[in-house]
Amino acid sequence: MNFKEKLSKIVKKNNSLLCIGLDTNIEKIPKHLFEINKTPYLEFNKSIIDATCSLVCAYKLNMAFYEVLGKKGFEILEKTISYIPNDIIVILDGKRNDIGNTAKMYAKSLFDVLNADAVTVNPYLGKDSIMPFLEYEDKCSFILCRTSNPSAVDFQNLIVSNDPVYKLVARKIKEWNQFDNCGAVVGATYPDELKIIRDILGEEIPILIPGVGAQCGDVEKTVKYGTNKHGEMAIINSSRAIIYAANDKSFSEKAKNEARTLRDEINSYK
Ligand code: OMP
Repeated sequence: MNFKEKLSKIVKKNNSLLCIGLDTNIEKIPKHLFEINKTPYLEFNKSIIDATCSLVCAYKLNMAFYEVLGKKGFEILEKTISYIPNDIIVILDGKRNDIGNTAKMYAKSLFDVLNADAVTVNPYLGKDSIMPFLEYEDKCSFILCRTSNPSAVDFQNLIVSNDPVYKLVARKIKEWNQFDNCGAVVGATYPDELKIIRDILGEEIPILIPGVGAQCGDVEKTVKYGTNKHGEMAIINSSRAIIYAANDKSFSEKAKNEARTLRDEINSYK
């Protein structure tokens, strides 16, 4: 089964476009978990997954939160990935890229060694740096198009050949989509740009949309502008607002409530 088939199946099964970001941070993990284990990241991730796996289409693991732990972090990353139920999409978010020869190693490590269904990649180096990822035809590479942060404008909104750079990137994503395995990353904090990018990409290219929740992106506009005409092809990520909904013993229950509320809100705008 390829990425888009897997996505479509889980979106229907869980009636959800919600992706939870497992951006697990030692400073925010509930203190009581440290009574059992000095590094309770895996226990934390497992509790969040157990509580929310019927409410999501995907989990996104941002590599930074695991790399910072050194070799223990790699082990936690691997064990978390294997704990995620097989029918749920795993996105590894490292925003990787480099010259082709090196990009090939990034692609191999994320797709073959860590078994990701999808990754985030940076388009700055151009097509030959993206191709090693796209050679994994059954996977999906989400290419940064218009990011959610305030300084995204520094480069992404510069006008080149009469258009902002993010529009040129969106057109390139469409052009590079020859194996039907490209996606775009667009922040929920910029709904006007999201609408323009969806129009350029058409109906079939999935958009990973972080920025609702802690970054205050507008959920209604995210759904209206980010999905296709069938209310699909958008994966809407929230990390901190869900996984740190509480920091006491009720943390997984509260995370579940937040996830359900956001999933239902998303569905109400479809
Ligand atoms: P919260 O702000 O806690 O919901 O986390 C957002 C997650 O999405 C983090 O892992 C970010 O690194 C990631 N992200 C953005 O916030 N903005 C972007 O434009 C792109 C990403 C991403 O590629 O996932």
